[in-house]
Amino acid sequence: MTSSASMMSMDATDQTGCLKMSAKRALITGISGQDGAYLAQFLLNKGYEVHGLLRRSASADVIGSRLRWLGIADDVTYHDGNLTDLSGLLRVMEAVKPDEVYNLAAQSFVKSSWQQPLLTGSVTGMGAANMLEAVRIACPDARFYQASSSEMYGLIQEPVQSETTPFYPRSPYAAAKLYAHWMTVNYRESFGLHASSGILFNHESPLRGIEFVTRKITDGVARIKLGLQDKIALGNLEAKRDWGHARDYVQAMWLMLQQEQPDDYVIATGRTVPVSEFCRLAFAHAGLKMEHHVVQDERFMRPAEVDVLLGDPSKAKRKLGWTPETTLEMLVAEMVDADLKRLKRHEHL
Ligand code: NDP
Ligand code: GDR
Repeated sequence: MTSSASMMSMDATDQTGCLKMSAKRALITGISGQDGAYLAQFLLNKGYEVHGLLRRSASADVIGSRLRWLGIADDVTYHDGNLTDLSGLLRVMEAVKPDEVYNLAAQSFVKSSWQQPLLTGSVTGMGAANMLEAVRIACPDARFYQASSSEMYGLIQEPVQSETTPFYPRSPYAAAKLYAHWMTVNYRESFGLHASSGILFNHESPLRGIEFVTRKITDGVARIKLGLQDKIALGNLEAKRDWGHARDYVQAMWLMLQQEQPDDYVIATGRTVPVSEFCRLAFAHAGLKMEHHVVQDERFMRPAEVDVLLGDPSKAKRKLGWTPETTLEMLVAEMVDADLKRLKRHEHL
């Protein structure tokens, strides 16, 4: 997709006065999350020097099990920092001097955003503004990626959502992401930053957090298969989502930053199915029937729902040459198999 030279950056001159080529440096916020782990793996494979921002945790497992699961925990350089603390972010930018910055950190669970609206605004919204400021002040030549979200479309006015579809956020999370999205556009237009925004539709993997519906289902199916539980309690089974694989989607993030001009792109599969269909596929993969095991529970319903999301990735295909490689059926099978394996080995994520 690119020559090895493009993975190198010009650094200081050496003793003979020649320009030294060194590995490109990437800084990833949210390195301990699902996308951070896959993106780190992808960039390491491309020869990047990968740096990750980690917020301090009192738990012993500060580096995170996802990076360990991928076998790359020791290949990343970690920096203490929090998206809400601009001075710390500035220090990290100055220390790393990244060529590319991927802002993936967020309070990313939509349901929690009604319980913690201000924290969500502060991290998911203002946190992105802090990152943009840190880049503008400390490394204005760095290329910047903002993790925008299909949740910004919310109460949809168009059956298929593209880069030109109007936004209508339906949760504190979506409102915060919309602020971050427009700040990214504004910093691009006001200060000439190479800042791009990926409007990513739901993407999942064996590394997905257990609170999200897909992983809750595949973990539940694996437990039922192994006789560890009998039921899965879910909320709205009718909601439709356009689900892809995180491994495919992090490639699109990188491709955006390789373009001469920064821009915004929808990243999606172009297929949407209800939660019930994801469920059916997962149970069927394990040789089970969902009707025997799924119960509905009010606790998992939301104050406002996004009923259907369906993305049009044609701009990404045309301009980035990006297409998803993993079908929904492949995704479901990989997730169920990974959860079965994990439970048999008594591993936790
Ligand atoms: P995760 O929830 O798996 O990861 C979120 C990351 O953000 C974690 O590393 C978390 O650290 C970190 N984080 C949270 N708060 C702070 C903070 N105050 N300072 C620094 N780091 C913080 O999310 P995903 O990997 O799934 O998603 C990545 C990004 O993409 C998010 O911004 C999400 O909103 C967005 N997005 C995700 C989509 C998806 O379907 N996955 C779709 C569209 C957008 P810790 O481990 O300490 O909690
Ligand atoms: P979402 O993902 O809100 O789309 O945000 P989630 O998996 O939480 O919900 C998807 C849909 O499933 C319905 N649902 C349930 N959801 C959860 N979590 N638990 C349940 O028991 C349950 N039952 C039904 C929900 O109501 C919803 O309609 C994800 C996050 O990764 C965001 O950060 C990202 O921006 C968007 O995807 C795109």
